[in-house]
Amino acid sequence: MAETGAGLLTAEQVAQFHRDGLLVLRGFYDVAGEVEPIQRDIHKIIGILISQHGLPIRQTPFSPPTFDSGYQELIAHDRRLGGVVYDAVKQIPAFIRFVASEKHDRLTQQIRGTDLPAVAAGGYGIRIDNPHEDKFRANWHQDYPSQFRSLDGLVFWSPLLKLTEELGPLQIAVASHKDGIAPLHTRDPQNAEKTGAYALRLQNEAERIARYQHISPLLAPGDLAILDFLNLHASGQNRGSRSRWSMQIRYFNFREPTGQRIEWAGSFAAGKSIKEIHPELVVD
Ligand SMILES: O=C(O)CCC(=O)C(=O)O
Repeated sequence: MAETGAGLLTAEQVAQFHRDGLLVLRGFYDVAGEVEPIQRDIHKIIGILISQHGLPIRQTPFSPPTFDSGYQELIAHDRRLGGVVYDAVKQIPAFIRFVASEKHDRLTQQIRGTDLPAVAAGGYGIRIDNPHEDKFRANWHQDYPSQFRSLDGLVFWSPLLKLTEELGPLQIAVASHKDGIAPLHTRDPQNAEKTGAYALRLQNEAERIARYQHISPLLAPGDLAILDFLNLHASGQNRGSRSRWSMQIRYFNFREPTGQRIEWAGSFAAGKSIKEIHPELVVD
């Protein structure tokens, strides 16, 4: 009998996850011990760029709710520096420790009944959804085609600031995982500037997503949403005056047969194309 780890979830929570393809856990993480060290280093990285470029931006001293002080002014000066921050922050040691937290191992073990969870390489990062910027918004999608690794992978999604409606919280289609993998287009004709995973578009998107109830939970730091790799979800539209910062961590299951068949290959971030690994999913 495989050892699947002591449970962090109740049997009812596991059943809810399987029913909805989604589970929201409020106050799951230790904010001071796990989240704040990440916010603190983000604040320092923004500070480095402000001084490196000699910018007249006043960054307030660190406090968790305003950890990104100076960021809006920084990208208003030069949007490219936002990309520098985006690439830098996923290399913060406290974030990497958070990614590989034993809590994620145990959640994966319990939800998937596996003794062998795995971290999806290149499948973790910190999103910075800037106000009124659509290029990097995720269209309605399932994570499996843009991540692969295993069919029963999980996304651990947690915000770095308190979400409000105007920040455009993540939109989730409840129980959409039950209808299997959705065929997709690899180009988004309505958003020609989008590339790679951002350009994926579900076949008959409007009809497909209309089948489900949509929710957009207003999560806060310390809260966690766990999503099934087949659950449909999309970025909201940030119409606020501040960026929406959130962490995504993806785990998979070495024991799952489809993952074994594709030799746990990754997708875009691993330099592979959907046509190469799962040509049957592409309807271009
Ligand atoms: O946070 C978002 O806006 C999108 C996140 C997402 O699509 C994902 O975690 O797979």
